[in-house]
Amino acid sequence: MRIHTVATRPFPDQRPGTSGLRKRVAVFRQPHYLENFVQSVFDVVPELAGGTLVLGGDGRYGNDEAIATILRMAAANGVARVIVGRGGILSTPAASCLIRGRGAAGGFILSASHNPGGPEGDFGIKFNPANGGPAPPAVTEAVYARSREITAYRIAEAELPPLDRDGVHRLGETTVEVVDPVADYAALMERLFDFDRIRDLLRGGFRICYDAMHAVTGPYARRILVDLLGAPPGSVIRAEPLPDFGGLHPDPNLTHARELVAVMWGAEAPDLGAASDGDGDRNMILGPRCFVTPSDSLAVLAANATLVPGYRDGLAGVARSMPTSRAVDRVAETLGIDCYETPTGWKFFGSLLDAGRITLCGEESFGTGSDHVREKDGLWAVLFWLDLLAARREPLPAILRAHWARFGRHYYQRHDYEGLDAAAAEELMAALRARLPALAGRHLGGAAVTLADDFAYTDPVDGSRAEGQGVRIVLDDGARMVFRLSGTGTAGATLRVYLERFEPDPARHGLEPGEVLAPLAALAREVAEIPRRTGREKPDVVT
Ligand code: G16
Repeated sequence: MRIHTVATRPFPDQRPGTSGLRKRVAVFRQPHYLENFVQSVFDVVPELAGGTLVLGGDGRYGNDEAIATILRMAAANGVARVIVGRGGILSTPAASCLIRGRGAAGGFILSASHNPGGPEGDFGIKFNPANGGPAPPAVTEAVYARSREITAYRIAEAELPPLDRDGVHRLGETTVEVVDPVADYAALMERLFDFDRIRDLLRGGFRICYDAMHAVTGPYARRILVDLLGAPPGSVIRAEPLPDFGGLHPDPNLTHARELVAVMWGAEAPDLGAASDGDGDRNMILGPRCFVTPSDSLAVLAANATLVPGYRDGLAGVARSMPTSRAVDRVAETLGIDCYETPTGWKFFGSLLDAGRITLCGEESFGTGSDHVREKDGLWAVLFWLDLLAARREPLPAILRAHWARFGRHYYQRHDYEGLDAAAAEELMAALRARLPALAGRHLGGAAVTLADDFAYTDPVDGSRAEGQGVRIVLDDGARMVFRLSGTGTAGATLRVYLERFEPDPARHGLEPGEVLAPLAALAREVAEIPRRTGREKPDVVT
């Protein structure tokens, strides 16, 4: 096997965002683009040489080519063993599970998550170190710094082993092990949940509709829900992974999972509806004519955790990202456990999970997870709901209503203004930040401002600090507005406005979130001068 050292020049734009490096396919297609980033990781993570690397992706356009490149680079950089998902496929949580379970030094996951795929779509790569979670800011910054000074990368010239069947092969000095992408993950799920109880539930006529959105979870859902748990095959829709996700946006929300929404609002709606995203780490949970916000989902799972075998002994603590509603905070208070508020990005949960301070965590962006892996986990959340439905034997909407009656309801929406001019969006945020000191103590829309700040976070475990993580304005009538720019977009800027209003009165728990939050949405537009600064009167997407 010959190893080539290829001269290259740095690209200026390889700073990872909220979750890895995400760009248009055309950007990744530039000669040396992927190679530079991968070499930068090898250069700053010396444990990979002589160690084990996990490799896989969500199967989107460009996946196969990137897998081939990384295999050759791994061999050239002295990686001892590469564990690659059959067909180059691994969901994000399954990759995290393999990294941890096989004692790997890290893994590359090829995905742009919920962003569209295909030649005109997006591609992405993220590196997860040995704990199986997204690289923390210290690592991503080191990779970025390295990418700014890189002059060469190493790549092997060798024929690759077949990746379409399980097996163990040699690539020079490197062992390449092709594994079933589902097996280890399914075994972990079987340890966490009561599969017998779920089988019983399904045998009794309980129906589920799981929308894999033509993305990576199709094979996982089929194996677990259909083969292992006995759901009828038609329970998994859009199960075939496609490189362009069938031209759809593989984002599990009410806007993009339209087919599922139609089923769940139809006459013969199943008892549980669920969807996952491109790489399988997001989830959406629906009941018949009922949408569970991700924030509520986290709160309900936390409140019911001891019903499920994997969490029978209770929770060490919980965490949510700052823009996520404060529903879980109330559960934590009742349970007498700690509740942490972190910046947006799963990476911020890692140290809390590693230190054993939290067991469950989640985000408003359809992400829920636990200490079983170090990524959010879509199918895990669906199984958790299934298991608690099997334990309680009550319809999902009744469980949700009972939860609100006990803890109060947090009406919640996120409004996204997409494709904004990046400079205008930055100016909007800067102007808002500048006004914060003057807002404290003032009245907005008839309520007093109790907090107006730019969220900053000090990690209680390692002391690392993250600043400028979003503007939050809290009012004394239970309302909160949060403003931040997305860190995952690939075109222009996306302004996210998060709206929340707490309602303790059960007589007012059956209202439409859109109606309840309309005055707050108008106030948010006014406070941030959204129409004047962006030319937009209303958001593009509401979730
Ligand atoms: C990623 C991150 C999440 C984050 C979400 C949205 O999810 O892993 O932690 O909440 O993006 O981030 P932003 O608001 O910056 O766009 P995923 O599923 O896209 O990897």
